[in-house]
Amino acid sequence: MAVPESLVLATRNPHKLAEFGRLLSPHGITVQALPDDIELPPEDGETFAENALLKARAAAAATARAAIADDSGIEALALDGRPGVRSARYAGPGATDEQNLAKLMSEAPAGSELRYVCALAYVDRGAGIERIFVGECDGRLASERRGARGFGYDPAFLPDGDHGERTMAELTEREKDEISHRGRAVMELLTWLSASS
Ligand code: ITT
Repeated sequence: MAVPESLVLATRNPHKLAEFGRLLSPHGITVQALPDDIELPPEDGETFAENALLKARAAAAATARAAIADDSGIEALALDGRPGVRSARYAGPGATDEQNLAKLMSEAPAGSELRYVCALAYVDRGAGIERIFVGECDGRLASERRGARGFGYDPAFLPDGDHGERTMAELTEREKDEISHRGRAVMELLTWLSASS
């Protein structure tokens, strides 16, 4: 199987589109946005992997192209892993990033352990292939929001490692990509693609 020149990304989140573009274009893979008229299915799976597969299958079927999708979120140890797969709707259906983050900061103590998880689905119907790649990124909850980069829960996520007390939203794009759950899942995808070509 040849490494694809382009992949359709099944998302309506422009931040994910930008991150996947940054992560894949240096490897010769163009990321194509999902056409507006294609509807993504409801994310009613119980796991990140199930939801990612639902999205990637829908995009692959509708476009007749190889597609990827990520279902991602944040798990708080102090909340027994919540919000997890419900991260996008933690503060209710249609909640904004700001509302979801405010709820997390009101329920989990500052300094408590967090984990970002990304399940990345790859679906190529022509080749009969469906694969899931998982990336994780550990950190802690900041006591206050800082930074303007990234999205979602990034302003209050202090990644483990040598980043001082900077939140994910204060890291450069390159720094985030190197350690993020999404960056790690993409590395797994790239390793598999090159091993199977
Ligand atoms: P699509 O389903 O259209 O891809 P979405 O934003 O709804 O877009 P998810 O269902 O995967 O995506 O929900 C992901 C949730 O986790 C959402 O609340 C994000 O803000 C948050 N999240 C995921 N990755 C993140 C990251 O890198 N930084 C901050 N928050 C992130």
